[in-house]
Amino acid sequence: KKTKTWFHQAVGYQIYPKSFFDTNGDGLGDLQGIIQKLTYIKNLGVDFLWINPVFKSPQVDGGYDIADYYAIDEMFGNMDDFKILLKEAHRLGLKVITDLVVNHTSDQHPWFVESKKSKDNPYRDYYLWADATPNQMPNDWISFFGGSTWTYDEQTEQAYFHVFAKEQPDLNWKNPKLRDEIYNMVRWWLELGLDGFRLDAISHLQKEDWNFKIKSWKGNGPWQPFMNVSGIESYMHELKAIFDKYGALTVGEASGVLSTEAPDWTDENGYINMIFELEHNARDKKGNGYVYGMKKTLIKWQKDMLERGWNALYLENHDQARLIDVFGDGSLESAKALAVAYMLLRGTPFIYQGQEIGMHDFPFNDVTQMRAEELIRQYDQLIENGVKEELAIKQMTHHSRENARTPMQWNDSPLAGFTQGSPWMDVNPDYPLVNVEKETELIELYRELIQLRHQEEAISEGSIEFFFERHLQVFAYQRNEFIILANLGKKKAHLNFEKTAVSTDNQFEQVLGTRPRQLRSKMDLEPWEYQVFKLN
Ligand code: TEU
Ligand code: CA
Repeated sequence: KKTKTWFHQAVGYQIYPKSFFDTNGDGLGDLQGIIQKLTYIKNLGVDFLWINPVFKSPQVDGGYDIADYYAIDEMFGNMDDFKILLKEAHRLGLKVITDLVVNHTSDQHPWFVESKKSKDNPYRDYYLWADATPNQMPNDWISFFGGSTWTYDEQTEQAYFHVFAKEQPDLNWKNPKLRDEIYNMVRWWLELGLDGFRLDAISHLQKEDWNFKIKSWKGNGPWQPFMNVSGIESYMHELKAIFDKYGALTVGEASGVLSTEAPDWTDENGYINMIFELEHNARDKKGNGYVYGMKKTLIKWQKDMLERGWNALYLENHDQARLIDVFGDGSLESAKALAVAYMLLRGTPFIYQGQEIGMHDFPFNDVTQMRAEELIRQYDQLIENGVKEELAIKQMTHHSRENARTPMQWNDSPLAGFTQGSPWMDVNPDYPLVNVEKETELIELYRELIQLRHQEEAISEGSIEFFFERHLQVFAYQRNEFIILANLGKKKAHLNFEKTAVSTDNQFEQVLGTRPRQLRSKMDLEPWEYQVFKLN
């Protein structure tokens, strides 16, 4: 039975395929590797997989630079492998979504190769070109990866536009022919049996006019000309019509869509099922620490999405450092408390590969260990500017997205059982202790949290209210008959429920917790203690 809102009960597992499991010894994870680990994933209890891009790509940006939307990159296998993966996953009752990367393509995509040839090439308008000189770009906008959003092309004496790397030219969504090509491709994958998409960088499809003046260079200011710009609505409506027809599961990565706008994007009439906010990753500027900034942002999104709309919940993904080191203190206890804190919020939680075993940031100390092109480029820039190597490495890797991309740690055999060959990226040296076979405690906790969502309507559909909102480290909330408490810090916390609506005289029973407890009007939480209570 499949209701329209089945995903309210669901949990997703995100796979970064290059680092998941290698079956042919080339040091790169592959589709066969995912197939072989499907029962592991199924046993976690999750409902669907989100697989990062496996399409043909020169891999300038981890596969987010696609050269052929209809082909699997050789490094991962081939289309038959993909079909087997779909079939096997479906047999186990797991749905599969992949990234839909349609803000840009690779510069190796045949459309761009054509587009570059001449101003009157039929594909010219598939991309965004404007008059420029080598020293004068059409405007002063800057890209997410640093530098101008424009790259000059000598042959046609124009520049093309890109919000990410110069190898990722942005598509021209104003062109109906381009849109048709994209829509055909979307249909093709859904016809194949894919269950839906994570819509990459979807809020950037529409751009302001080139003469738009950037008002602030702080925060999100520089991105205003291409963040959720009006005009995007009609593209989203067209996409939605296709998604609806196939009942596709859709998750938008839509930075710049505000929490107050997100309900319109994700309610029953919205374009997509749910949205990833990116704000909680921006560090709290008042110096109250990562945890407080994260907590504040999540609470805001929870409140603004309470009446309408749906959140996609996550603390880790392939673009973020590991939660155990960013929000936690490196201890398993901290990873557990963080898991409880976010997994029971209102929304669909995602678990990123390795998160369930408490994988850590990597101790980078040499530039040869780095892989992310945009970071290596910034590193080179730092060195050129005279920054010392050690400092430059630290600046580029500390809590950077590189940390999420080291190989999955399966067991304590050499190279963590990830590969028989030489891994494309170093395995974290802590693998003898941190691996799937050893870290059963955290895995078990995730299983229990997933089960709670599956079994308890209060968790999947219930309302949410927060306690102690200003507390710097206690994340506490009520989901109907459930009360969830998590102390996200190293200090003991004193809670006083007397001024809240919770009557602790009622009989609450403990559902989960770091130690046996009862809910009391005044109670202490030990460092990283969590408790889940249910009204009897
Ligand atoms: O990330 C995109 C992304 O993070 C931006 O859309 C975001 O708006 C910006 O960084 C502001 O904070 C996705 C993928 O997750 C990432 O891995 C890719 O590198 C990127 O798109 C380009 O495709
Ligand atoms: Ca391989």
